[in-house]
Amino acid sequence: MALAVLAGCAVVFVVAAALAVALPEDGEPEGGPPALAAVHGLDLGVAVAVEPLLRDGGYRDVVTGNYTSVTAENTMKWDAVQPERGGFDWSGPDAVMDFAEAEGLDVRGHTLLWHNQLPAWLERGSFDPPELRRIMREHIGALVGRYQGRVEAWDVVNEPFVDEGAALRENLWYGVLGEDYIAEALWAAHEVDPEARLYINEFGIEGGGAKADALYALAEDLVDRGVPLHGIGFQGHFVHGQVPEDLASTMRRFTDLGLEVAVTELDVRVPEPVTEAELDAQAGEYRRVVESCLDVPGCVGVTVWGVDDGHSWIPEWFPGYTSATPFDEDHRPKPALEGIVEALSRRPTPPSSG
Ligand code: 9MR
Repeated sequence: MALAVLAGCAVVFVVAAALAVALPEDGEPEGGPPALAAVHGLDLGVAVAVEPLLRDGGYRDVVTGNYTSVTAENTMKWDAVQPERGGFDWSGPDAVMDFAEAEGLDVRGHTLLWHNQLPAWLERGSFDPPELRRIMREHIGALVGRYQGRVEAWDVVNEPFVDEGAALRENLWYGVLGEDYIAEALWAAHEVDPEARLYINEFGIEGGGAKADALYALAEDLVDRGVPLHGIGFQGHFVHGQVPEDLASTMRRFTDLGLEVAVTELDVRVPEPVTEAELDAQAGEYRRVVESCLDVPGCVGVTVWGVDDGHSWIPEWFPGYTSATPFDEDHRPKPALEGIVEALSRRPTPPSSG
């Protein structure tokens, strides 16, 4: 009991000390978003691409000045890591890891199993279950093993459900190994890095609905069976004006299972032409997403998908939409960043209520 009280005091002291740094009396935050995120114990991440990370100082400054972790946007995916069977290319993943470690940033690993960005040898090959299982375990073993102890969390299975609806996606893994490919992949990653937090990462679940229900049932089953699933990633690719109100309650369903959750790929795309009023409204949407995470004790972080509007997947994939990230093409902060800062500037929830 006495120890618990002491520990409680220590927590209060640490929080108060951090607050004193981040929230001076005039209420203006100092130290930027990373210091504010630290007050809440929140990870504030961003997806990075290798080329600009290596060559563009302004791009790097946005990352180091505003975020506490990075996710590799593409370079840890199958086609980049194992373009030939058994032939691994570590140049991109190593560059991201080295940068992160040099800058004191955490890393989210993305992603071990997905239906997209597969190398041709895998996508077009034909494998029986034992062989595909061997290939899967080899890849997971190589990637998770290389960075063992250095990656906080892995998106082990990405987008296991169909785009819209409750059915599991009939991807390569499902087609050959059946539904339990998900549990097998989680076990394979866990064996190699028992400390890493292992996630299923999905889109279109943020506002609840049939897909979220199906993911919930899957997660519940995995938890019941003792499969090493630790978290659910809510991707958070939103359209301006359609950010769901019930993000926090959807996340809470999953944390009630004992899982952690994170917003893993946040962006809010705006139809062109973009007005200042829309950017201001978008700031409110970014703010609301970060607040939702802060409202859920098991929500560990928010990652933005793309460093700036010049390095966002949106214009290519959704022609007519743009301006989805908190920085413009010249690395200048937009109102969305202020939205994030405002959300983080509130008092942290006392540990006891968590
Ligand atoms: O942002 C990524 C983009 O550069 C790639 O071209 C695309 C290819 O599928 O993948 C994008 O990232 C995706 C992520 O890995 C999983 N969730 C959806 C993201 C946006 O498509």
